[in-house]
Amino acid sequence: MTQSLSPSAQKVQEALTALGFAHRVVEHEQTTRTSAEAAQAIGCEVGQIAKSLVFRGKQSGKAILVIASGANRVDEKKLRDLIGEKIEKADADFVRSRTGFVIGGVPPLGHAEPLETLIDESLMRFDSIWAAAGTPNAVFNLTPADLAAMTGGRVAVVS
Ligand code: 5CA
Repeated sequence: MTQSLSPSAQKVQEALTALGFAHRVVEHEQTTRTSAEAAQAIGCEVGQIAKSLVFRGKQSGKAILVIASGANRVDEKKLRDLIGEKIEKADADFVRSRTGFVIGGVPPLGHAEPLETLIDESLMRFDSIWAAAGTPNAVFNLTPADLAAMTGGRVAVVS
């Protein structure tokens, strides 16, 4: 049975398939725009939501993707030390142009351009986590090891 996904969710499904992953994107009736809403729709802990946050290097202007546990607040000072320059939170236009997705649906892979990626080490203790999949209703289930493999991200203490 084929399930039809909205175009942005389909883009994430195709990125997964192209990398050889069998993960399936799921679209919910309820919103999954924030970590709390995603956890509610899925029925998991908010800590199991892998939120994809985009920052901008203040000097370089480069985009940095931080995949954090939905339960954590990212510490910008720690990010600065990890990245090697001051960073700031990206605005909505920057997020859309660099990732190809809108805030609330930014996935960990399938972006418009490759992004330097950090993964919150506190995601690693879960057997199962969920990430956004292109729209504020779409998610997919994965393991922390899958997340590291599909993004090439560096696991670090970010909060
Ligand atoms: N779909 C959910 C669960 S995976 C999701 O994408 N959550 S999220 O946390 O990764 O995405 C929402 C995040 O976007 C917020 O945590 C916040 O950091 C960021 N955000 C929200 N509004 C803005 C804004 N106006 N400008 C920049 N970033 C924003």
